[in-house]
Amino acid sequence: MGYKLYWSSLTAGFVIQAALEEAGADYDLVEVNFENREHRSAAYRSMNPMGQIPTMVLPDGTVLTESVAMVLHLAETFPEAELLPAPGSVERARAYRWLLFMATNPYAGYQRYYYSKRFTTEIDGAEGIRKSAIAHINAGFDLLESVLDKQSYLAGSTRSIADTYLTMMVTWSPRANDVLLHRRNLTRVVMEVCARPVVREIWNRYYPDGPRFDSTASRVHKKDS
Ligand SMILES: N[C@@H](CCC(=O)N[C@@H](CS)C(=O)NCC(=O)O)C(=O)O
Repeated sequence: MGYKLYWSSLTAGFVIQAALEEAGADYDLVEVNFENREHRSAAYRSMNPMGQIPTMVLPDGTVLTESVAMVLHLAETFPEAELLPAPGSVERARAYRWLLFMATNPYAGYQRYYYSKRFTTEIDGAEGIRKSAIAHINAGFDLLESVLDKQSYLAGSTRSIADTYLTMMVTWSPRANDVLLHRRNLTRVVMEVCARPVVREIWNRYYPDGPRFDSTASRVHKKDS
């Protein structure tokens, strides 16, 4: 028996499936019907108490929640796939840093943006939550942009699964194209990730409504350089 990934379009199932594919792992997909709120059902919550996607079941039946935990576990289990730089290296430490930064900042910001009512007890509080969430997410992108001014990838000189996680964070923005238009380093990394065969192969499953950004940002940044 291999891995089992509970996924839905527009969720972090994307980076986990990309990692499973890069690792050449044996896995099955189980689609969770988001519109029917299947992720909130008692059956799904018995695996993932937060009622969130993704969930990954390991070959021995152990259930993992938390996308970063899944990524780190796959990186350790399939070292030859080089999802992360070498264990103990400075580059790996940087990849850990930015993976956790993204999970606790932009990702948490998207929770506040897309589920704003959960984060306020005020009847008209949701709009303010959404505005501050977008500002927080964009501040996170600004920080990552400045990091990528000094190094090619989030880990340093080596591309890693952290760059795929970053790409996914950008795709969730209600203005993904603008995120890139304002940030040339993010554009460079995101476009490189999007060109990877593994990512191209799974893209339509997670983004059935088509691309989240066009090539405008790449063109603009090329013209400016
Ligand atoms: N910390 C979790 C967050 C998971 C999460 O927020 N998933 C979103 C989809 S990307 C979700 O299921 N949202 C539905 C909800 O919160 O009701 C992780 O990294 O896996």
